[in-house]
Amino acid sequence: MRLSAIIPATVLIVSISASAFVLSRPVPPAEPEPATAMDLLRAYKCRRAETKQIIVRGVEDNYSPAGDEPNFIREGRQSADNLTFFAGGSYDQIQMDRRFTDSFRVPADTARGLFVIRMKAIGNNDNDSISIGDISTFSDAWLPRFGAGVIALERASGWTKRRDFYSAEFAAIIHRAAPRPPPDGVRSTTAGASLLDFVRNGGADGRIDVLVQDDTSVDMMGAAVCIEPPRGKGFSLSLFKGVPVPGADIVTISCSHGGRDQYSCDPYVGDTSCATPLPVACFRPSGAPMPKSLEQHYARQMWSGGNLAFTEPAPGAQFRTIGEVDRHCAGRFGPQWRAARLHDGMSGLGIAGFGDTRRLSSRAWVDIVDQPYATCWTRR
Ligand SMILES: [Ca+2]
Ligand SMILES: [Ca+2]
Ligand SMILES: [Ca+2]
Ligand SMILES: [Ca+2]
Repeated sequence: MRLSAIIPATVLIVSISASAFVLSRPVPPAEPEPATAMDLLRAYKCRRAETKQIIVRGVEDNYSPAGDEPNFIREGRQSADNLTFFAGGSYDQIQMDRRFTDSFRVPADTARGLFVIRMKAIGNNDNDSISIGDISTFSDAWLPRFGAGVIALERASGWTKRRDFYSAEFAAIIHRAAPRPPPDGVRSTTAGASLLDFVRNGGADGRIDVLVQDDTSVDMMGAAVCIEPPRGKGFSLSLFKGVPVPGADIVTISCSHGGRDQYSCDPYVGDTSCATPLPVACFRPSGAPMPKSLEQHYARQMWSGGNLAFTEPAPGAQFRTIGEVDRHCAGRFGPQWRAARLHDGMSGLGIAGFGDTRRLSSRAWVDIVDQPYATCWTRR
């Protein structure tokens, strides 16, 4: 009995999610465990609006002496001391007492990233260390960078070890609180910042430096990064122009049913320049049941159970945070009001609520919760 009652509801959900776009994601199947560091980089997921980039230094060839895998000492590191200190420390080298170093470029508009390095002991590497960040000089511990013992890395917060490759999110690779030497002795201002902060602040000449010393061989290293899309557009919906009209006291704003003169919305990167003045769609939730007039109507999928109202036109760029938009609505219509969110409607196709269609003669700004690039404002 119970099963037969569940099935129709399931079918309904499936039929809705198959229509147009839907932002809630189904549970993905379990990912196979990555067999290589490259698998790990390839499997790293970015948001739909982001551009994924894989950066690889060296070649994942199980430390084979074959092949050419040169390292690189960027211009800002080429002091005589450094060139001596790091001499001979490239990929796949098998001699003791060598200091591996290399650098790689990462765009400053990186939203997130995964670092991976594959390395193994050549001799006793109990006292070996890894540093990631600005290694313009090794002696200055004040520079913004992460540091850890190689054998302790697998237990370090945020790090994962599989076989001989180690990985961590940029945001989990945290700079140490290095004190500046006396007489001032103050702690580094970047202590507690992450590799992600470092990259977004421009890195070291736009690069990340890596050092591993001195009885550890590095097969390869790399990163998968997600790059933010260009900004400057916000999310908006237009008045539903389908026929029949969905009831006299109901207003419906929709993504793709605004009539021939309206473009479709874009819930990933926004659809309308933030400089454009548009009314803000405001919402007052009330949990009202669906009106009879809507039950057989296409717009039933967008029912919100609340009221919709629209402010005077304002450029989306006027609001820095969603809190400002919510206050704008409450200030205009009353304390129970806030910005309307796309998912106030049931399906992510639009929003239908009680209201007056005549109050809206253009598109309206709408908030969207889980898409950071789709709104003119930030979440906080
Ligand atoms: Ca090789
Ligand atoms: Ca040694
Ligand atoms: Ca050593
Ligand atoms: Ca290699």
